[in-house]
Amino acid sequence: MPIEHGAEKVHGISDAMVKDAPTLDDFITVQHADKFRNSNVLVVAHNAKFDYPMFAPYCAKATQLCTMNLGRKFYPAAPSYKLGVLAKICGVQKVPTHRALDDVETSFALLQHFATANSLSISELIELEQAVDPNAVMPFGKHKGTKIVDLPKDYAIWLISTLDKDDWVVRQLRNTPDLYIYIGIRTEAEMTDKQMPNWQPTGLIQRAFKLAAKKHATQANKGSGIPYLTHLLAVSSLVIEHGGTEEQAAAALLHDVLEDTKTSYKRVKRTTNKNIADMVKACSSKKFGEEHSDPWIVKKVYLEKLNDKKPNDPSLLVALSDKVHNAERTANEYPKTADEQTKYWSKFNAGYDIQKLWYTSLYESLNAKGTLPPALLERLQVAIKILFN
Ligand SMILES: [Mn+2]
Repeated sequence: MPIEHGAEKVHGISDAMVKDAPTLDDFITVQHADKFRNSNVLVVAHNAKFDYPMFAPYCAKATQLCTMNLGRKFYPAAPSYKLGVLAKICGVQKVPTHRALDDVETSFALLQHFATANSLSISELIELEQAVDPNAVMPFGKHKGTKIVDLPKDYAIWLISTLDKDDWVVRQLRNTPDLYIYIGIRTEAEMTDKQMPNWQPTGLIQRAFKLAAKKHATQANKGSGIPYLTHLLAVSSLVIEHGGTEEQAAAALLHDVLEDTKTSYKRVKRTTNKNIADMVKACSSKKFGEEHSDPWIVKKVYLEKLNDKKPNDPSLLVALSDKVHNAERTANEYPKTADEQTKYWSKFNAGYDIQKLWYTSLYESLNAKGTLPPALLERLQVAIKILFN
C-alpha cells in the first residue's frame, strides 16, 4: 500500500510470514532491487534509528521517518512512547496476533493517523520530525518531563556524550542556544574545554605491566628492598610525560625484561606486539657473562648500537628515560664529601672512570640525534654534572 509523497513511495509489506521469508539481502538486492537501488526510500519504523542503517546502504537515497519521534511531538504528555502505548492513545491499536508483521502494520497505522489527524503530508511529517522543538520534554531519565531546553548544562553534555548522535534527544539539544552546542561536530572535550589525553590505553600498556610485574617480581633495587618495579614505572612515566605513545610507554615497562629476566623476545611480542618487542630489544645490551668480565665491553656494544639508530627510532625516548632515571637516582644518593664519594664508586664493579665515560657518551649520542625532548636531555646533563664534576 504505497503512499505517494512527491517522488517517494512508501512500500507496505503484507502477509509475508517469517518462516518462508527471504533474507533482507535477498529481499532488497534480488526481489526488489529496482525499488531500493534506484529510489529515494522512506524508512518508516518505530524507533527508526535502529532500522534506518540496515536499509540505507541498499538505497540510492534513504530518509527516515520515526513514528516514536512523531509520537513525542504530537503526544508530549504520553506516559511512554512504546508502540503499543502510542497505538492505544491514537486509537489504532490492533488485536495482537503475534505475527511478525503486527508491529510493522501498527507503525504504519500510526503514521497514517499522524498524517490524517493533523492534515499533514508525509513530507511535512518528515520535516516536522527533523525539526527542533523548543517545547520538547525529556522522555526518560532523572529529568523526565523537563523541557529539553531547560536541562542542566552538565546533564545535557553528559547526554550528548552518551547517546547516539542521531538520537532524538540529541537532535533536540543541537540548537539549544544556551548550550552552544552542535552535536557531532564538536567533541565533548571541545564543548567543555576539558583537555583529553593524547592517547588512551588500548590494553597494550596493561598487558606490558602485567608481564613486567610478573617477571621482575623477585627483584629489588640495589641496596634496598624497594621493588625493582619502581624503576620500570618511573621510566614509563618519564616516557609518557615527554610525549611518548602507548607503545613507547609499554616498552618502557618492559625495557629490562630481556636483559634482567628469563624472558624471550617472542614472549614480549606475543604479549604486546612487534613494535614494542623491537623497542625492548633495542634497549637491551647483550649479555656477555663470564667471557667479558670487563664491564666496559658491554657498555661499548650498547653505545655502538645507540649510535647506529636513526633519529626517529621510537626506542630512543625509552633509552633516554631509562638513563635519566638511573642518573637522577644515583645523583640523589651521591655523598657530599670526597672521601665518601671515593668509597661510593668502589661499590660499583664499573668504577668512577667507566661510569663517567658511560654517562657522558650516552648523553652525547642521545643529544646528537636532535629529536629527543630537550627538557629530558637537560635532566640527564644536570645529573651527570652532580656525579662527575
Ligand atoms: Mn633500566
